[in-house]
Amino acid sequence: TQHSAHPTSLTLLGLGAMGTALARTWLAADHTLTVWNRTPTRAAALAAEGAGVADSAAEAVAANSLIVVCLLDDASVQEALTGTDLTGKDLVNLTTSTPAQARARAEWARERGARYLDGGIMAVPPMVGVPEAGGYVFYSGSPELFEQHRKTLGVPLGTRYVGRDAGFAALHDVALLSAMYGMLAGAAHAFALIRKEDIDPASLAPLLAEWLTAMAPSVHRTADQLRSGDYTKEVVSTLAMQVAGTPTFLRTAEQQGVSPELLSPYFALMRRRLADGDGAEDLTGVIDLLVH
Ligand code: FVH
Repeated sequence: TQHSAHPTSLTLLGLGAMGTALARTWLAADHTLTVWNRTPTRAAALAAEGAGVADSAAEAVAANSLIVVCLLDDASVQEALTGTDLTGKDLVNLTTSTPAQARARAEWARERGARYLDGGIMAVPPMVGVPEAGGYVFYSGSPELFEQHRKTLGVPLGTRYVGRDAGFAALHDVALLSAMYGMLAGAAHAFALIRKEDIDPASLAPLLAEWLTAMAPSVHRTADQLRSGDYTKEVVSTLAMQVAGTPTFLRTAEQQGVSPELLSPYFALMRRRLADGDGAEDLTGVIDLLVH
């Protein structure tokens, strides 16, 4: 949930598409905001909207105790923060990172006397400052930092704290986005199947959206099976039945002149699991094949 915050003072490093959107919400909520960007021209519009513009990252960091960073990648965070004094600062890093980079960055910040919170943004810039769009940020790392600045952090987007381990925000971020890519891959295959037919993609789109929405809650059953270790629990469609159906999907793709390369890897895992295990299971056993 998003919070209305008591106006406070903070620094933001990085005025790309996301950083600029974040900055505007803090300014609109009457926060005192100091910004810095490597390419200074990107700060001009925000200066006109009330932001203080620092000449260097060091000057921007010195201006406030709460420092939010939203840069391209972890290497740019390293470059921007080198030479700044982080002693006593609260560093919130919204730059997309791997879990290992986030953990290393947390340790790096601790060695420099700063508290650290990592963030994984589950939103695109137009969703920032629009609560009804449902965007939020996963946070992990210092719980004290999170609690202290929760309202300020909740101004641009909702907040979800997922644990002390600084890598957990990035892990949740990547997990959700990975699932999204799987879904988009499935949708790409579906559109490819109808591509050469007299079927309007615009008529397939709502059907796809409706079907994927109806299927999505099955992740709760998967979680329940993983927790219990019983992959036959509350099975709706067995692995054996689904493997038996895969030739239909592959033959249809072939007949439609569509490459099976997006579907085949998943089907191969389903067949391997069936060969190793119990046909009465759900598809959950595939997860164990993926984990080394
Ligand atoms: N935009 C999006 O849709 C996604 C949504 C989900 C979260 N991501 C992540 O947010 C981070 C920032 O993304 P962005 O959209 O703001 O990215 P850009 O518009 O490309 O701006 C990049 C900023 O990073 C600065 N920068 C790049 N390299 C350096 C460097 N070596 N030293 C200092 N700053 C650097 C760049 O500065 P400049 O090019 O203007 O000088 C921009 O301020 C990102 O992690 C996404 O994965 C966004």
